[in-house]
Amino acid sequence: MQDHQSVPLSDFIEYSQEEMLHRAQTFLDTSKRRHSIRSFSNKPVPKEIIETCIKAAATAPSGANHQPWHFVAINSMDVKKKIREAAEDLERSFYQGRAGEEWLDALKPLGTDDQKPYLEHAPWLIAIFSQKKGGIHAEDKNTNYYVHESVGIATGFLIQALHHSGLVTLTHTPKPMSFLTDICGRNKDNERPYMLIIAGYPANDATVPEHALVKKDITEVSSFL
Ligand code: IYR
Repeated sequence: MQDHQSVPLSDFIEYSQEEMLHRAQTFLDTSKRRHSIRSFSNKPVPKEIIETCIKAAATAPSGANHQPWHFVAINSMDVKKKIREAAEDLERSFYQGRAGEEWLDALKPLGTDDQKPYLEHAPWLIAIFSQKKGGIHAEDKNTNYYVHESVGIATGFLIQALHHSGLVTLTHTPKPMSFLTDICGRNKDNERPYMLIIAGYPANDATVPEHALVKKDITEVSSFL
């Protein structure tokens, strides 16, 4: 290994195999209770919870540890309204044909349409941006590596952190998402909007599409050699 500075791994916890299996099973059970929700209550969620979940997301591994992400957490009614208006405008043309027949057919079992009231009702929207350039220090302007992969992993961490905290989420990708750059006041040259996460409590009458409960069998999604 090349010469580099390091510290001993001091926070690894070794569990018995029995305890490991129990922990893996508990995590699976918890993960199975995560659902994408499209009907949110307007019950407030303290900023500290969202900030702590973002801190968890920001522990994700990334190319050369450059952490090529920025999370904009939006609670302002004003900003949420702007995002809803812009997203609904785009979704209208998407659902009126821009998506194409095959895509619209694929979405039918989810019951989605161009109405996105949750963009205003939910207490928090988290706009995630990926950064082409950066580095381990915020002011660095070096090349970032595996940006898409890195931000995808961080987004997964964020979704799990929010779920683990007791909130529900929706991953939302209005197409194109460039309107988020202006609304969130982010740097156009270096950043691209990656995804919008809606987070909050579910509405009392929230539902889960049956289609979303169909999960592929372990033998389909994995092979052991
Ligand atoms: N962005 C649209 C359409 C949409 C696309 C996919 I792929 C989904 O899994 C769900 C929705 C919308 O939010 O309605």
